[in-house]
Amino acid sequence: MASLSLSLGLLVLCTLALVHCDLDDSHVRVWGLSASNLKGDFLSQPDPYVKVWCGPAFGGMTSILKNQANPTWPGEFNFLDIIHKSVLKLEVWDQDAGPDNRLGTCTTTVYPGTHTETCHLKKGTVYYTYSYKKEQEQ
Ligand SMILES: [Ca+2]
Repeated sequence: MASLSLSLGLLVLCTLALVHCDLDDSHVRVWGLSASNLKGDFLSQPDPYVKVWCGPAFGGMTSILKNQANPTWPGEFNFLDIIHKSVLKLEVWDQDAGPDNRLGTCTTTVYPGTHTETCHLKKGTVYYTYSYKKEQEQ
């Protein structure tokens, strides 16, 4: 009886995993965000963070890294149900005592596969990687 319920348990787990994979069939993942030579105001190093969109969907923002001109942000952003030729947008911001200061914006139209992008801001360069797995035609 123990082995039967174990088998049933595994079957349920596998079924759940398959359903999960189907839902994730068309998605964009963004990770490996970093930057070099960012400049904030005159007085101090920038305190940079990034906000990420794919098409109309806001994916969230990175952590704010204090006093870093050459930040590497941990974490990743995931978008499901991607429309063909969606634009991936990254806004780079410097947290300030007053209103935060936008250092620049990176945009790219997503294409299937995995791509490492370089984006030149007015001051500094941003690097990131995205993968776009397109939904299978039925
Ligand atoms: Ca600042």
